[in-house]
Amino acid sequence: MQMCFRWYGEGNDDIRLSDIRQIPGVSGIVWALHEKLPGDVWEVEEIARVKKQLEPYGFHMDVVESVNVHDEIKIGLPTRDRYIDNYIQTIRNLSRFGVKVICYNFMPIFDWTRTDLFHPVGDGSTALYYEAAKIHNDPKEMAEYILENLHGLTFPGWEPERMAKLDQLFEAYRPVTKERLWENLRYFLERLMPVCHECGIKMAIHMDDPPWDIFGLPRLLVDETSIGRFLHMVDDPYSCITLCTGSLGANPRNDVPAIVRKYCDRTAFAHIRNVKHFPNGDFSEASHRDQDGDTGILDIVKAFHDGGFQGYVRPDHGRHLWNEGPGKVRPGYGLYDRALGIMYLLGIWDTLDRLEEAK
Ligand code: CS2
Ligand code: MN
Repeated sequence: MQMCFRWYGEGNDDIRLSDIRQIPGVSGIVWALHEKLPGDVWEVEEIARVKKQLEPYGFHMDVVESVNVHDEIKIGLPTRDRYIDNYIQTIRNLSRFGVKVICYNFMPIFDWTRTDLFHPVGDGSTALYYEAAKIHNDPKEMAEYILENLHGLTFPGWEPERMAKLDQLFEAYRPVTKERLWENLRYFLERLMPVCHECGIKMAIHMDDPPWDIFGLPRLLVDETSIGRFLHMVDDPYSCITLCTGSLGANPRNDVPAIVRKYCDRTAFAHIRNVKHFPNGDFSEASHRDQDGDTGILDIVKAFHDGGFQGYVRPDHGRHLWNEGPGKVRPGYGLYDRALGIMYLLGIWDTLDRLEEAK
């Protein structure tokens, strides 16, 4: 496994590359051109700028998260091909810099969804929180709340330009049933696969977060069966998954370690984090430590280790610790808890390595 850290780019992230350099075991930066809107081509000069920023620290840029997919592709409009052509051009441009994996998602309208971005965990820290009862209400209220709490920071999937048109977006997605969404995903991937082979780039779809339909919008990658359907639908080694343990783990019925064992081979990228469930359907993000949540972090890391996982991994979200309050941190993406998470994950991994050597 190759440990990475997500970074939002110069001028867009308070965390500096020199800070990340001090976390043991991190070899690469998970990056993106965050100023780009879904559907834009990522130009060579723009990618070259990021490469130049990473180089002095010795970080690789193998993993991009995310090249976001334009709504017209997800909706399946006749105009989608022009955006798919742009996506293909972006893949070609990224391949010139040795990029190996593109993480993306196919969630309609919203990316990850939470109702409270700074929920007290009980020890003085705060974390992202999902209150099930709030999700039946107005999606606009939720979108406004999230945008307000980002304090002007960009967040993929929460582009203010898109959020300003929520009514139109909901209207446009109205005919998109779950089956049509599957079909649109297949169409998109089948057009991409030849280019991915040529460029040596794997497309790695992120799980839907949370893993169930919200606000009447269908969500596809939610459990073992749907991941199986996805991998079978375009059965190509370049169509892979980003196995996000926290997204899947939000549903207590998902046995995440079993899912890892089953699909380790087609996992190009792993997001590892922990979630704590409440009996009323709410969930809170938790520290990476196994017993702080219900996701089964120890079993998950063991499952990757047993599977000989050589892909990329990152600690996904963390809690906000010490001085990382509202306005001072990008929600979920503080420095400290993600760094602690890395040390926990590497601690498990190194121990498993040692035990294996001793066998
Ligand atoms: C990420 C996702 O912050 C997060 O929850 O894991 O937003 C992820 O980057 C996208 O869904 C991938 O396209
Ligand atoms: Mn994730």
